[in-house]
Amino acid sequence: MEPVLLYGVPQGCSFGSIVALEWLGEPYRLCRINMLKDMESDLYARINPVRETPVLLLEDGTVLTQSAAILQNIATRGISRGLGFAQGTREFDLLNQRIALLTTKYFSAFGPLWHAYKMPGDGPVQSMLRDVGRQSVAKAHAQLEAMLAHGDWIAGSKRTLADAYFIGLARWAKYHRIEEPGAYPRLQRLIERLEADPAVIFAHAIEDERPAISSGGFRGHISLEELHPRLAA
Ligand SMILES: N[C@@H](CCC(=O)N[C@@H](CS)C(=O)NCC(=O)O)C(=O)O
Repeated sequence: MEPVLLYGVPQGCSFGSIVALEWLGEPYRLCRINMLKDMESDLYARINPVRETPVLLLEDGTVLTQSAAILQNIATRGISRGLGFAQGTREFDLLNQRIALLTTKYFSAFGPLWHAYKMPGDGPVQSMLRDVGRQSVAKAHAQLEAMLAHGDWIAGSKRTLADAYFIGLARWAKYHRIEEPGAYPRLQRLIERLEADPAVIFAHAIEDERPAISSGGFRGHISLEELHPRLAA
């Protein structure tokens, strides 16, 4: 059976892996995980004891976790399509470096905002967390803006899977209402280009449970329970 991506809602960082699978164009399925309830189950803990999304369940039932590993798995499948590069090449190192940067520094810049979001009430602690988050995201955006002086895409002159992951996180600024219009023009152009991409439009529709038109190899959803027999022993 084709690989299955377990993606998290609401607003999962798994968004980028959906986009990556669409760009790959090979058959895949999706399994929707409500991060507020489904991850508490014993079955989910069997799939990922860390209780996070995304998870890519491979053809042989092996579980692959961590966005960086999932994106590189998809990138390797897409080398002939220019989505990834052979290990040992400069392009591979650059893509690997950019994915590492995004999955660590950029991802964690939003951490304080998510902490504030999940906390009950709205007092001085939440306000302080939002301030810290706003500052750390602004710093990350300034660094990304400077990087984009060397090419239109996150890893230089070509679109790569780093861009797929980037757009899944960049939308969080809007979600947390910390956009700074006009502050990062290159970043803004990249976001607009990516938001117009059919794979990104598809991923939004999937998350929002609206009719979604795949331009890739989407073969439908599968439930967590249906996945059970597919897990490797
Ligand atoms: N380093 C991990 C981070 C995964 C992660 O934190 N995922 C979040 C969603 S973006 C999650 O599943 N959180 C669980 C929760 O909020 O309970 C990766 O890149 O895959």
